[in-house]
Order: sequence, then structure tokens, then C-alpha cells
Amino acid sequence: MARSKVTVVGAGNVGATTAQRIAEAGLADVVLIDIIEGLPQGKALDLAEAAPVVGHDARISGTNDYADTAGSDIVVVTSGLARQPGMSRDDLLAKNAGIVRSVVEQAAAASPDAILIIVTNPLDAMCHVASQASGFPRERVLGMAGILDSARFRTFIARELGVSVEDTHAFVLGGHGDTMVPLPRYSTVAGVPITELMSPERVDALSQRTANGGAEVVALLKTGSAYYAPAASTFEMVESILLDRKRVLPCAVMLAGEFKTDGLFVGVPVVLGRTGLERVFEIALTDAEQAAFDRSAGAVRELVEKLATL
Ligand code: NAI
Ligand code: 2OP
Repeated sequence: MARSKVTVVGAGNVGATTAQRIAEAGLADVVLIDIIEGLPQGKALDLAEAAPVVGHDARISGTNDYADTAGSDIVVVTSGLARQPGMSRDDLLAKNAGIVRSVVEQAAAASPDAILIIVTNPLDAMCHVASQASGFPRERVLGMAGILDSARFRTFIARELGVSVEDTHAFVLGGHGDTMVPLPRYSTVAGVPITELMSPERVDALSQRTANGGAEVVALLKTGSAYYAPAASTFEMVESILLDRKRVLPCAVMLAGEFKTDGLFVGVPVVLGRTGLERVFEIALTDAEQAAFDRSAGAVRELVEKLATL
């Protein structure tokens, strides 16, 4: 059986690291594409030359031509500018909207049946751009952010309680921005909600650190933003789709009435399988949680409205 094919648009930090994870897991052949000549070819060659040592047979190629991406099962979009210190995700809006529109039009034309996974920021707004540029149904346009935000929350919870990250689960919903919604009630260690394991003050502190998680890394790196955890999170989506695992993962999807929201990409738990979004996994929210979710959705709506004026 032929291996699946995944195109990764943008051979920068997130894109190249995602390509490495997919290839080294032997999950799919990978095509790296970037606007810079030589960059995707060089990184692809370097990754291919690691294959004999790592021990996998996935093919990795680099290109500047969308013809080489034809027939992809999944297209991951990481092309765009990354945040610099002092720059908000929203500052990226206009520049990245133009980049995402152009790359999605070309990638969708080459792979009309592909599932799109958008990573470029500001994430939820870029999903709208990708949805319009591709014309794909909502099942095949997904955004990566919730897994990353939840992974950060899981990391902080596990460190606080001195337990394994493996036994620590968390849900962070809403837009990928300062208004994201960590849900402590649904965040657990071995099935026990963290609200029963630490004080409300500590829960709040960890939730705030999570919402600031991207900026915390940017402030340390100074020349770019996080990419190891973002690439691992993107890989988790690719794997659940290609292996039809039906993982329940927080992803940005176009809501159609779920979580009292309509016509907007926002992060919610979804079931991911071979056809992409298989269903939104609705969970009951308290009034306060729903209000926080609505605030976050409102911030996404503002950006989408701004997009229409660009
Ligand atoms: P990077 O700067 O390392 O890589 C971006 C790549 O995109 C560069 O190689 C650049 O040449 C390429 N590019 C620019 N315009 C292009 C075009 N028209 N066609 C093809 N390639 C093009 O940036 P990094 O760190 O990989 O981040 C990429 C994006 O992902 C940023 O917007 C960043 O904010 C976002 N991001 C989103 C996360 C999320 O949770 N959704 C997490 C981490 C990053
Ligand atoms: C992050 O959360 C920059 O959105 C990116 O790390």
C-alpha cells in the first residue's frame, strides 16, 4: 500500500520540525514547500540523510513548486511570519492573511481532496482565510492550537503536583489568544479534577501562565516563537487523521451552532479521523465557562471582521 502524502507549507521552525516528526514516525511521505529557494530542498535533503540513522523509509522532498504537492492527503500550513518580542498575534493579521490565502489557493488546487491543518497565526482568523481560499467543507479545514495550549497547561499541572504528564489531562478551549479558556473542571490527574488537588489561587496562576504560554517562550527566545511543542501538537492531529484513531483533541473548527456559536472558527474538542473533523465533542459548560468561551469567540469575531476590511 502506498504511504500517505503530507505537504508542509513553510519550511521554517514549525514546518521543518513537523516534517521531521511525521517522517521519523514513518507516517507519511512529506513534501516541504517554501517561498525561499533552496530552503525546503536543503532541509528535506538533510532530513532524508538522517533516515538511515533513524531507521525509516519515508520519502522527504523539498520544493518551491505546488505541482510537487499534488495528491496530498493532508496539507499543513505553517507559512507566515512568527511573533517577535512585543508583537501580538493580532499584529500578524494582515501579512499572514495574504500569505495563507495565496498558499492555500495553490495547495488546494493541487490537492482538492486534502485535509487542511492551519498553524499560522493569528490561528482562528487564518482558518477563516483558509476556509474561504479553499472552498473546502468544514470537515477538512482544521486549526492547531488547543492541543498546544492544553499541553502547556498539562506541563504546568504535572510540575506543580509532581506527577507524570502522562496521567495529566487538560482542556483549553476558545481562540488561540489571550482570551483562551482553560477549563480546570475538565483538567484532571488520573481522573481527579485539579480543582480538588490544588487551591483556587494555584489553579488561576497555572491557567494564566497557560494563556501567556506562547509569549513566555517568545520572551526567552527573543528571535522567534515556540516550535517543538507546536510541531508535536500538529503531529498528533496528522497521526489521528491518517491512522483514523478518532482521538478527541481540542482543535479550531468552524462551529455550526455547537457551544452556542455559529459560523466562527474556535477551539473545541473534536473527534479526528480519516475524514478530518468527524464530530464536535460537545461538553456541558457552566454559565461562567460559557461566558469565558463567548468572550474568546468575540475576540476571534473581531479579527475576522477586521479581515473583511483589509
Ligand atoms: P518561521 O519564520 O520559522 O517559518 C515560516 C516560514 O514560512 C519561513 O520559512 C518563510 O520563508 C515561509 N513563508 C513565508 N511566506 C511564504 C509563502 N508565501 N509561501 C511559502 N512559505 C512562506 O516561523 P515558525 O516559527 O515556523 O512559525 C510559523 C507560523 O506558525 C507563525 O505564523 C507562527 O506565529 C505560527 N505558530 C502558530 C502556533 C499555533 O499554536 N497555532 C504555534 C507556533 C507558531
Ligand atoms: C505559541 O503559542 C506563537 O502561537 C504561538 O507559541
